[in-house]
Amino acid sequence: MKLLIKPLVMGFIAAGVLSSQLAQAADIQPRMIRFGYGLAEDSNQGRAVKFFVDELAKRSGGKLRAKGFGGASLGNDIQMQNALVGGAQEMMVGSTATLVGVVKEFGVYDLPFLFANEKEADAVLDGPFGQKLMARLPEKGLVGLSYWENGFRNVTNTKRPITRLEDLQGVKLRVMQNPVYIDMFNSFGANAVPMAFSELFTALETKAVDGQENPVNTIQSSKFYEVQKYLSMTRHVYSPWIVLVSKRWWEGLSKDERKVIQEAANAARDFERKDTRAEAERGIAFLRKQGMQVNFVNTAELQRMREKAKPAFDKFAADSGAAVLKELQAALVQARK
Ligand code: TK8
Repeated sequence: MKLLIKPLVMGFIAAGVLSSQLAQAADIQPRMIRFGYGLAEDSNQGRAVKFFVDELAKRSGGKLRAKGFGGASLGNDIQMQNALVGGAQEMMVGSTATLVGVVKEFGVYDLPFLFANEKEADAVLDGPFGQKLMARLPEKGLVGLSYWENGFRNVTNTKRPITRLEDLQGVKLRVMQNPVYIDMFNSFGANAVPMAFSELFTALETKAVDGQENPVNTIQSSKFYEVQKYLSMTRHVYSPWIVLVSKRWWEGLSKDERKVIQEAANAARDFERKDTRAEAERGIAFLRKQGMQVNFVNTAELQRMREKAKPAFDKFAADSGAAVLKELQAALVQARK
C-alpha cells in the first residue's frame, strides 16, 4: 500500500508545483480586479463571483486577485457598464437586458417565450449566435467573456395570483430598463415601470409598485418573499447574465493574463449554471415555506400571452432588430435538432 500511495501523492505534489510554476513562467503581473454585481453575496450570482475569484487566484499562481463587490455597491448594472467603458472598474456581471443602451440587439434575448428550456439557451448562448452578438461589444468599449444563467423569469405581486392574462390588468409591475419588457408587459395590460434592480426591494416594500418579475433564485436571495404574496410561474423570458470586462483595461493585459481570466470566467459559468439549477429546483418549496402562494400557469394561457406579446416582437424587429431575431430563430432550430 505504502509503496503505491507514495508515488501517487508525490505525483500530485509535482503536478501542483508544476501548475504554479507554469503560472510563474507565464506573462502575468500582480493585478487587482474590481468585480461588481447587483445581487446579494449570498445569491447564485455572489457564489459564482466567489468561485471566479478563487479560480483566478489558483490559475494565476496568486497574481491575479479579483475582489467581488455585491449588492450594487459599485453601482447598478447600467452605472457599472459605464464605469467599465470609462475604465474606472474592471469587471461586472449583470443582465444582458440592461445592455440595450449599448447594443440594441441584445434586446433579442428578452423577447418572450423564445427558449423552451435551459439546454436550448446554453446551446444558443455558447454557440456561434451568442458569440457573434458578444462580438458587437468591443466597438462600444466592453468585452463579453461568458454568459451565466439568470434564468426563466416569473411574476410576483401583492394583488392576486396571475392565472390568466387578465389578472395582470392594472398591476403596477417593475421591469428592467429595456423597451422589450416595457412593451411586453404593457401589451399584457400591466402598468410597466422601468427601474434599476438596486431600487426594487424598497419600491416593493413601500408599495411604489405592486410586483416584479425575476427567476425564483433572485426572489429567494433578494428576500422578495418578505414583501410579495403571490408567485406565478409564467417563465415568460429566459434571462441571461453576461460577464463583462472593460475593454480599455483588457487591452493593457498580456495574452496569458487574458487567457487565464477567460478560462476562470468559463469555469465559473459551468459552476454557476449547475448551482443555479439546483437552487431553482428547491426554490419553490422554500418560497412556499416563507408564506408565498405559488401557482403554475397552464399552457393555453401562456399561449395567449405569447399571442398578446406579438407587438413587442414586431416593434423590436422594426426597430432594426429583424436580422438578429431571424438569426436567433435559426440558431434555435439548429439547437432543437
Ligand atoms: C442584478 C440584475 C437582476 C435582473 C433584474 O443586477 O434587474 O431584474 O434580473 O439580475 O441584473
